[in-house]
Amino acid sequence: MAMGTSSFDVKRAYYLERTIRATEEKIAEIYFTDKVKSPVHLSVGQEAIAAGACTALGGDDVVFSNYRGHAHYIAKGGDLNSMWAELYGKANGHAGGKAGSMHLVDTKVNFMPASAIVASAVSNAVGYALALKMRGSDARVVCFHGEGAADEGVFWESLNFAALKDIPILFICENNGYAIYSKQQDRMAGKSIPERASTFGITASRADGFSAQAVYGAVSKAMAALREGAGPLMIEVNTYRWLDHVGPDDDHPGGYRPQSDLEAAQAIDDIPRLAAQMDADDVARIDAQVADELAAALAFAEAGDFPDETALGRNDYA
Ligand SMILES: Cc1ncc(C[n+]2csc(CCOP(=O)(O)OP(=O)(O)O)c2C)c(N)n1
Repeated sequence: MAMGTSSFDVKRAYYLERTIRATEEKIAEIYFTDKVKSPVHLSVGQEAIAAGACTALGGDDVVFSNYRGHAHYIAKGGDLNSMWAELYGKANGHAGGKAGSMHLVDTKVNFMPASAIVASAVSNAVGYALALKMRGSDARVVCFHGEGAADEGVFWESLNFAALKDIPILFICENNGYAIYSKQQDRMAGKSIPERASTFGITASRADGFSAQAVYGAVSKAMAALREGAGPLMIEVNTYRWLDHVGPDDDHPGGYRPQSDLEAAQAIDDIPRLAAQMDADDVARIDAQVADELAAALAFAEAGDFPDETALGRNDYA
């Protein structure tokens, strides 16, 4: 039976956000060494959404993500060792070293394969949710996507189909305001994404994406409604990406985004806010645990072998 936890767990959310932050900061730190073999889309600053949302899900619930997916993967319980090995391009990675950062997957925890194609997971998630509905499953599907996904036709086709067929699915729109370097206001005419979604009859709400607790509350409520038979739902969460669209650098000095926006987001960073609600001993214990698990994952990746040439033709679909 897929059930979420009954109340917000500050320590669990802190542990997840710290793990995501530490993982991505380590990626940024070592990126210049070329040990990480794929492009990386970091979500530093956006951790509260994944942590808040995924702690409201049951193990059977299914998550679809995208190329900016480290946070969702970790928060859903994806294996950290095989993710790091995958980033290193090693055979002990979850896709044998052939997928990299943009194509994370861990089906053991119902984290579906991610893709680099904007909005592609939205149609896949709707199809998966329809299949679960037809099988009478208790599990529900959550699809994380950026606001840039709403620039794609397939996004609206998928919402239309989900609404038409009354498919139980939760779309979580992570609105960080930008698609690469283009502001939402410079790209999209008309009403907001939730308002446009609501024209299909989809109940769309908003939550504070800077607070895991707020996201947890909104997602718990949505999941309860989905389990009681509601059709598609959407929650738009506001957030801010601290680093560049792709790669480990800070793009603010380039002038695409104002430094003051970064500073405003950093001032409401959820990690210190969660720590302030905890005993210092718990904070220290969890920080040490995160450091140990990260060190073990890096060692796992270092110890792996690169795939041999025969791997090139394996797992191809013809
Ligand atoms: C179909 C498609 N069009 C364009 C791109 C190039 N592209 C990669 S990421 C991106 C921006 C997407 O922004 P958003 O959905 O808001 O997510 P974010 O990167 O902000 O997390 C674009 C346009 C792509 N990968 N796929």
